[in-house]
Formats: sequence, structure tokens, C-alpha cells
Amino acid sequence: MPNTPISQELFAKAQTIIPGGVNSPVRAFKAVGGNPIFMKSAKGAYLHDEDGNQYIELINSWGPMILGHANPVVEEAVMNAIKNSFSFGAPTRKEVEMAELIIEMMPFIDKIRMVNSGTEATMSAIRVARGFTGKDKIIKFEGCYHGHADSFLISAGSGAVTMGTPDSPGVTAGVAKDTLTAPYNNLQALENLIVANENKIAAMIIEPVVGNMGCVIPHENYLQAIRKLCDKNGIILIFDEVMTGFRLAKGGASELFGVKPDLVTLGKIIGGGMPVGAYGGKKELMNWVSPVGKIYQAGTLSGNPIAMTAGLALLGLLKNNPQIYSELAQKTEKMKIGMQNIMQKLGLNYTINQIGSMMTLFFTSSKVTNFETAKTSDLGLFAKYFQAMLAQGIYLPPSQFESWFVSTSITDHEIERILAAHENALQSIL
Ligand code: KE4
Repeated sequence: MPNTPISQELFAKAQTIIPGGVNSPVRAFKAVGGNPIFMKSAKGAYLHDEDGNQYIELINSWGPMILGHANPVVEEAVMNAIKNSFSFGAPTRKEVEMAELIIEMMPFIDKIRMVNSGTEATMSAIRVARGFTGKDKIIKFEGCYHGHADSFLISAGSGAVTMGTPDSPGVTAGVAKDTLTAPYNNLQALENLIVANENKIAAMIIEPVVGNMGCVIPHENYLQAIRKLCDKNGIILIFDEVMTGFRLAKGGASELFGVKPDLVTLGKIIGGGMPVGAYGGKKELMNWVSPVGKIYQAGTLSGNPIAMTAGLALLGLLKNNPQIYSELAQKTEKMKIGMQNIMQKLGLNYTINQIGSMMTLFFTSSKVTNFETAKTSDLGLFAKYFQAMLAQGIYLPPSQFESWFVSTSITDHEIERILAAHENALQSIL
């Protein structure tokens, strides 16, 4: 562990006044041991903690910082915007510009509504699907995480599985009965579930590429087959692209795999680090949303002008520089291959899943294609690896069941440092 007395002091105080000392459970280091480190600033690929330690980081604030921290274009845009007040509670030009830009980048969207988090986006999207179809049940996939709304805390990934509560207390049986779960990458199981619940299913919500059980990639034509199943059975297909949207491609996983959902949920990158979520899709569905339709959804700070400013600046850079995506994929692939070569040299065959700028090193030799295989990972070994990497100044997501994120600020220099630390960490824990 790095020397972090100030972080320790802050954490001791935080635990007396904030549940677990953190405002989001996965930050608490519960899965990796030790106490969380309190960050003070960040620039590019580097985090700086309260004790002056520096880390190369592969979290990117869980996705948003795709162009690295404190991007000058985003920063300048926000600095200029804050002079005009922070919020009006009235419509603004920037919300129109944001909707236009997102629709330009994801042309399958006819209409979009801004909210304040990925959770708000996903809970609103399933409300639209239920309201439009008049059906109650939804299908989610084991290990996928769609935020902390009650309907999703069934066999949930990310922090829920990290904390050992994939089925959280406080979610009523009444809610849970309407959430069906299917294993990811298993079409037969999905078809059986649909047959067993004929004409009762409003929607399927899926991470088209999963980040929340660690990075898991859809089998060839899996998403295309799901699209067909939804069409055949009158089920609304919701792509939860809170993590993959604008990260895997300019048009997200939908563009990458050529599959158009009926609704998409977005977050993270669209706020450029500010609290923003969004849901959108076909106008036949979105015109059911209040005030044009009867499905109620609202938010005091939805479309907040400062958050829109940050999102517009970041998305604008991504739209105008599409080569970023091949650059990110090349950097991430180089890191993966380097890590695999080192493991081969050490006689290890742990699994790495990688797509674009998302990857996860799983401490299992199994192929990881779903929640069941992700859970064959040795969590104790991951925790030791995490701590050994942290001690060498490499800050990874503090859970086996999370994706790593690479930003454009990662250069060959950082990749070399990460690979050297990877070799040292493996040698020290085995
Ligand atoms: P938020 O409510 O945390 O903004 O978004 C929820 C959400 C929805 N859908 C997907 C695919 C997501 O990945 C998320 C949130 N992701 C986690 C990281 N795996 C957030 C980190 C945290 O919980 O602190």
C-alpha cells in the first residue's frame, strides 16, 4: 500500500458520517482489502491523492474520462459556462444542442430525454417500455448492472456482486417477480424464458458489451439474434450503453455491432465527468413520455447547463476525431498482448477479455463469456494483484467484476510502466 496517512484520516472521519465512508459502494475497496485512497486532483492519465502520491489510472471515473482528466477543451468550455449561473430550471439552448449532437452520433434515436444518472436513464426506459406495451415483466441478464433501481438489483453485477448483494435486501417480492433473468450469451435459455412468459414481457435490457461482470463480449450474432427475438415477440429492446456509449465507437456498441435497439440508455461520457444520463429512441415510444405523453418522468437538474456544456465539449471532440477509437483500441490491445506475453513467460494463462478501450484481466483460466464463468475467478488473487499494482502506482478498478478503461492520455510510456508493474505484481503474489 502507498503511504496515505491523510487518506486514512479522511476515511476514518468519513465512516462516521457517510455509510461505509463512501458515496458509492464500489469505491470502498471492500473487494480488495485495505482502505480507499482519497483523490485530490487528476490530469491526463494520472491521479494525485491527498498524500501527494501519483497513480497511472485505468478507471477514468468508471468511463467518462475517455480523453483523460482535465481535458483543456472541456475545462475551458465549463469555465466559460459557469459565469452564466449554474441552473435555471427552465429549458436552455444547450439541451437542444446536446439532443441534436447525440442523435447525430446515434441516428437510430428519434427523441432523447436528459436525466442525471445512468440509473435514472435505465429506470425511465423500462417505465416507458412497460407503459407503452402494457406489460409488466422485464428481462435482464445475469451479471449485468443497470444502476440501483429496484427492478435491476436482481442478479446484478458491478458493486452489487462486489458487495455480495446481487439480490439486494429492500427490493420487494412484488418488484422482483417482474424481473426475469437469463444468462448472457445463451440464446436457448433466453428463448425458453420468453416462451414461459409469453405476452408478459415488456422489455429486455442488456449491456451490449458487458462491463459490470468484468468485460464480457457478446458471441458472434448474439445481439442480432436478440434483436430478432424481440421483433418476433413484441418485446422492446433496450441497449444499456451507459458504459459503452461513445466509448466503443462514435455510435457506441449499436454502431460497432450494427444492431439498433428500440431504446438506448446513456450516461458517463455524455456528461464529460458531470452528472448526466439520458434515454432515447423511437419517437413511437418517446412520445409516450410526459408532457407529450402520459408516462411521467422528471428531474430538477435534468439537462443542467453546466453538465450539458461539459458533455457537448467532450462529445464534440469524439465526433470530430473518430480516429480516437482506433487509437484507443490499438493502445488497449498493445497492453493486453504485453500482459499475455508476460503471463505466458511466467507459465500463467489467466483470461483477458478486451474490446476497444475496455478490458478485464480475470484470474481464471476459463473463457469468460457470462456471469457463471466470470465467477470462477480467484477473487483473493485479484485482491493481491490489485494491491501489488497499487503499490507500484497503478490504480485499477477495485473489483474483479469491473472493466478497466483506457484513455487517450495513456501513451507507450504508461503502457511500459503498467506492464513492468504487472510482471512484478504476478511474481510477488504467486
Ligand atoms: P449511474 O447511476 O451509476 O450513473 O449508472 C448506473 C449504470 C447503468 N448502466 C451501466 C451499464 C453502468 O455501468 C452503470 C454504472 N456503472 C458503475 C461501474 N461499473 C458505476 C460505478 C459505481 O457504482 O460507483
